Parts: sequence; structure tokens; C-alpha cells
Amino acid sequence: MRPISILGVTTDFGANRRGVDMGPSAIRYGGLFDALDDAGVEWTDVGNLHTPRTATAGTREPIGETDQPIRHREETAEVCSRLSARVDEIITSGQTPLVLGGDHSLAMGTLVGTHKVGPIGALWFDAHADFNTPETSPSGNIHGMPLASVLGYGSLGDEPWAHAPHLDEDRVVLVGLRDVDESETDHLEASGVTVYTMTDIDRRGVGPVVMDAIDIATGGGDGDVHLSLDMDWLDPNEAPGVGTPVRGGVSYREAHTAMEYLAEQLPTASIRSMEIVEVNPILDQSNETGKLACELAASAFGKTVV
Ligand SMILES: [Mn+2]
Repeated sequence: MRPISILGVTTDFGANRRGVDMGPSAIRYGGLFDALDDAGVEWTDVGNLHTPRTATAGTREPIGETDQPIRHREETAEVCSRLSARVDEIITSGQTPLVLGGDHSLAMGTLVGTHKVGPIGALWFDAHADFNTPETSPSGNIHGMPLASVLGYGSLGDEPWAHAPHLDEDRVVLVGLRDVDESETDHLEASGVTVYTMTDIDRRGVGPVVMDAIDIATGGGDGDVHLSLDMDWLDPNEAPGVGTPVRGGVSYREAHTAMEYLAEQLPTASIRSMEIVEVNPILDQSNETGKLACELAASAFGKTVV
């Protein structure tokens, strides 16, 4: 395992609820450093990315339908451009970036920044598909668009800060979906992306689903992968501090089992990058979601019970 470089991204420009910009603090205070020590990995904290000023609560709370195709496009472009440059530096220096969000729009910056080392697959743990485009999105919130954009779909897919051409569509796997828009379903079916819904996890068990997902994302071998962990993948009983909670997510144990399989089955050093996103301390209960994010990171990086 390469040393881990922790980078916070205090952005909420892609989300419909304010507060997710405080996610990096919540995760650090939730015990991230101890958790990584427990996993036995080397780490450094390089602080937070400089982001455009976040407006104070109340001055912008874009909820619901909009006539704008996309909200906060300029700010998101700035965040993602800066983030991709930092991720590139971290990877070039031989480390693995662990990006703390922030809303899921930042995934575009992380993925664009992984380009130098060649093709990559992705494991995307989420309640949602994040497969809207500015042309299909009912809300205009960019955190519902990152996966479609990095794969080159929609008008964001033409932007160099949003499109990651080295991401191999046939090696992208969504795990845990339970809230997908109709336009996303059509679009996903026409794509090479593999989808495992909560129904698949219910019927087959989380272990077999994650084993298959790893096989696809690594290209059946030892290909590098990006791990994207949206905390709304978990059931809201476990992770209440997220902007878009959806009932019926994975349980505490299922989430750990999935992360433990990653630690065990992913070939050493094949995790090129990871992000943990959508922790919103304002909506949380005593930082439960921030703490859980740390525990899951520890499991993903190899912490075992004995
Ligand atoms: Mn997401």
C-alpha cells in the first residue's frame, strides 16, 4: 500500500443542501487519523484545497426545481480544476490521495487528476446513480451528474475539468443504488456501466456482489481503481448526516463487509485514489456519519478485528 495523502475539499456547490462543505472537518474530528493508524497505513494530512468562498447559510439554499440547467458551474469548475492538479501531484509523488468531501461533484476533479498513470476503473458506492447531465437533471445540482460527466456524457462531458477519458466505462461499477431517475436508467442501460442495486445485495448478499464488482473494476486482473464512497450508500439509520438520504441502504455490517472485501481482494497498490463524500455535519447526529466514514476507511485500508 502506498502512503495515503489526506486532502479535504470544502465544497457544497454541487449539492442542494448547505453544510456538506464542513464534511472534511467532521471526518477528521471523527477519528480519521487513529482509524488509519489502526489500519497500519502510513498517512499525511495535506490540509484542505483552497475553494471559492462558500456563501453563509440562508444566502443560497437552492432546493427543488429550477429553470437553470446547472447550478454553480463556475465554482465547481474552479474546485475540480484545482483538485485534479493536487491529485495529480499526490499520485506523481507516489502516494494515494484520500479526498474528503464535500459534495460528490468533486469526484470529477479526483478522477481527472488520476490520468497520468493510464486507464482506470471505478467502484462507486451510492444510493443514486449520479448519472444525470445538465440536459436531464430536474434540479440542476451538479452532485447528481459526476459519473455521467467523467464518462463524457452531456454538456459537462465536453469540459476538460469534468471529463476523464482514461476512465474505462466497461470497468465502472455502481453498487447499492435505490433511487434512480428514469432518464438515468435509460442512459445507464445504453452505457457500459455495471449496476448493482440494493435488490442485488438483498438477494445475493453484499460479499458476492462486491467480489463481482471488484473483478469488473480491475478488468479481471490487477488494473487500478478509483473508490468513490458516497455516505448516502448507507441506510439513513446508520448515516443520517447526508444531504439526500434514501431508506433501504446497506447496514453497518454490510458496509464493513464490503470494505473488508476491498482490502482483501484488491491487489496491493491498485487503489489509485479514493474519496469519501456527502458527509453533512449540520444534518448529522453527534457526528455519527463522520465517525462511520473513518471506520469504513480503516476497513477499506486493511483494518481487521484480530
Ligand atoms: Mn453520489
